[in-house]
Amino acid sequence: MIDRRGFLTAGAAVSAAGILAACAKKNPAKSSSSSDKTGGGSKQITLGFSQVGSESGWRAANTQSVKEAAKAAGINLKFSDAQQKQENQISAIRSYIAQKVDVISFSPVVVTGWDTVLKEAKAAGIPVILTDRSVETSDPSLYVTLVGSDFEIEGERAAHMLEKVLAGHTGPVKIAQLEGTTGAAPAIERAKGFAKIMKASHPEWSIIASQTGDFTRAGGKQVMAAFLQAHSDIDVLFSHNDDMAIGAIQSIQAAGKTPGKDIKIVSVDGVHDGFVAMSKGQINGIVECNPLLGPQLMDAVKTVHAGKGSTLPRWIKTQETDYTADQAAAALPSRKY
Ligand code: GYE
Repeated sequence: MIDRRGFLTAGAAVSAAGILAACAKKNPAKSSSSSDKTGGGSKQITLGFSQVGSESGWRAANTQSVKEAAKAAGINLKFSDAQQKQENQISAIRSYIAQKVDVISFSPVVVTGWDTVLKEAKAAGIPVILTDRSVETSDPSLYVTLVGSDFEIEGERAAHMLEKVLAGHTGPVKIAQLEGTTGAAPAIERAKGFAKIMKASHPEWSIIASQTGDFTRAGGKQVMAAFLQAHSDIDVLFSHNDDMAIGAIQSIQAAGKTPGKDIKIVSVDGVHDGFVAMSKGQINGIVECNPLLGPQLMDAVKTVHAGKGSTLPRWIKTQETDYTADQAAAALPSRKY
C-alpha cells in the first residue's frame, strides 16, 4: 500500500505508472518534451487553483506569484477567482474534480464548511494542498499540507510592533481594530495573537472598537469613519491588513486628524502602497505577510504528484520581517510586491 495520506491506492499508482509507460512507448518525442517542462520526467501536471478573490494588494501579488510559478514549473494551471464567496470556491473545486485535475489547491476564504467538498476530492483520488489560509476539519487526511504564514504569530508581532511605536508613551492606550473577513483564518488568528500579548503584558491597552472591514480599502474607510464618529479618543489603529489601513487613513484625515501622529497605525502585509503610506509617516509599523507563495506551492504540488506527499511537513511556513516607518523609504525600492 502506498502511503499518500490515503489519496492513492497501490492499484491506482500501478495503473498510472502503466499508462505513463505506454505513453512513453507510443510517443517518445512527446514524452521527452513534456518531461523537459515538468522537470520531473512525467506528463505535465494539471493544477486546479481556487483563489479567494481580488480584495487586496496582497491578493494581487499572491495571484501573480501563483501564475508565474506555475508557468516556470511547467505546470498547467486552471485558475478561478471566487470573489470572496465560499460557494464559488466550492463550485470551483467541484469543477476541478469533474475535470480530473491532478492536484487541487485553494486559499479558503473562511475556516469552516469544507469537509463535504474535501471528502469528494479525496474520494476522487485528487490530493488537496491548502495555500495561504487554513481550514478547520476533524479529518486531517483531507488535505496534504498548508503553504502559508503563521497568522497568530503575525498578531503577536503586531503587538510587539506597537510596543516599539509607543516607546516612551505612558498611560492608557485606546485601540481600534479593523478585522479581516469574518471567519477567515488571518482575521481570527491575528486578533488572537495580538490579544494574547496585550493580555500578558499590557494592562494599559484596551480595544475600544473592533469590526470587520473585509480586508478591503472601502471596508477600512467606512468602518474607520464609524469608529471615529463613536469614539473621539482613539490612540491606535491595529488593522489586519494594509489596504484597510489605507482606507482608514482617508477617514482619519476627513475627521481632521493626522494618521501616524494623532492616531498611530500598525498593520499587516507590507504591500507596496502600505510601504508608500509608511514612508509618509501615515502608517507607523508593518508586520510583513509574504504573498509570494507560488514557488513553494509548485514544489509541494510536484512532490504530492510524485506520490511523496507524506514526506512534506503539515505546514510549510514562509519567511517574514517587520518594518518601522523609519525603515520604509530605504526598503521601498527593493520591495517585490
Ligand atoms: O493579509 C489580506 C488578504 O489571507 C494572508 O488576505 C491573507 C490576507 C491578507 O486579503 O490582505
